[in-house]
Amino acid sequence: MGCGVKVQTEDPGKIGFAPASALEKETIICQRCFRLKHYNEVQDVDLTDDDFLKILNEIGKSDALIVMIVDIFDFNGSWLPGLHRFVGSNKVLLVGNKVDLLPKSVKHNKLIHWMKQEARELGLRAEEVFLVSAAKGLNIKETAAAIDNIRNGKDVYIVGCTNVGKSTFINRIIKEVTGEADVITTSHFPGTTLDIIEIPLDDEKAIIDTPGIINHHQMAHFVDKKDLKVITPKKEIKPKVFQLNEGQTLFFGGLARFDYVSGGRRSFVCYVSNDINIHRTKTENATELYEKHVGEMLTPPREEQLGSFPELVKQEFIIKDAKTDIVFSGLGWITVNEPGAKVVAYVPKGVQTLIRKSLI
Ligand SMILES: Nc1nc2c(ncn2[C@@H]2O[C@H](COP(=O)(O)OP(=O)(O)OP(=O)(O)O)[C@@H](O)[C@H]2O)c(=O)[nH]1
Ligand SMILES: [Mg+2]
Repeated sequence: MGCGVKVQTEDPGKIGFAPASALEKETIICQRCFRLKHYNEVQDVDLTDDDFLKILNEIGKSDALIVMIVDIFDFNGSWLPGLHRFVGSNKVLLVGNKVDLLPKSVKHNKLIHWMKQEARELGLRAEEVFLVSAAKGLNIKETAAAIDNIRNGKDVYIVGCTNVGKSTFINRIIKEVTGEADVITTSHFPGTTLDIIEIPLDDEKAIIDTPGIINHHQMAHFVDKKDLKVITPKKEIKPKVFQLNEGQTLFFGGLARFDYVSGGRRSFVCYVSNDINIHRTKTENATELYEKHVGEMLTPPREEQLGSFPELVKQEFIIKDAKTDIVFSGLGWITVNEPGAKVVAYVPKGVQTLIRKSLI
């Protein structure tokens, strides 16, 4: 099982390699899965976006139920833009995973309603929408039951972009049914699963894990592997409230910058990983401060990354509606409660910023 690649003992330079001695073990996994599992280390592979897209394109030709998973902490960034191309005429369920990261006060019904609205705007007609935590096992039984109901005797494909928790979700379902844990390799590195993995169901059909599609505009692709842990929240995010005057700026490490331009003194609620350092300064000093301190006080990025780290590019937003989020794709968002503010959001060139109706 592991990453979906067939184990081979011939070529250490190719995926699926395991030393011959590993074949005597009870569960056989490749070297890459072994290292992911035991050392939290990832070996790079030379598969391209096209290789993964090819795998997904097969789905459109099959008669199956599609379950699309998104990371609720990075809803827009983890959306699969071309989903309709893979779906064909198949039904789709939408699952928002990692709900454990949101403050406990968040009402699940409201959030599901919000997801339905956003999904519709993004062009997806989902049969049903669920909110789960694959890691914590929340709502898994209910969702699995609904999947089994709606699939109507067909195969089930679990799709989504990298790192949304597809494999963790399937592992949870396997655990509920058979008691066996961690059948599929999972990790916090994007691109863990390399090929489809079929988990047989009891009617000769299967639930099928797929490799994640890489969304290149996600912040995860701009930070050093060692800093993925800093930007990815691991537990419930504690919102941080800042009272800002016009002309004040917030830095999120050195990855994002937020200028408050006009709209009178007001509060901004930041939802980012608890491990990200937020630094407040005057806007007039911000550019100089960044140039001086990026890579040390303002980190990530790391100092050794600076040669290749993209410049921050800005986008101005005028907040017209009450309860609006300014989203830094993959890093988090800032909620503005009252309309009438003018702000500027900066992210590394290539990362997305957007505004949306507030999620919380
Ligand atoms: N907080 C939280 N983290 C989760 C949850 N589910 C998965 N994760 C974490 O998200 C990361 C990615 O999980 P995977 O299951 O490997 O994701 P995937 O979608 O299979 O990723 P690829 O195989 O790369 O496409 C891991 O670090 C998981 O521990 C969840 O419900 N809550
Ligand atoms: Mg996976």
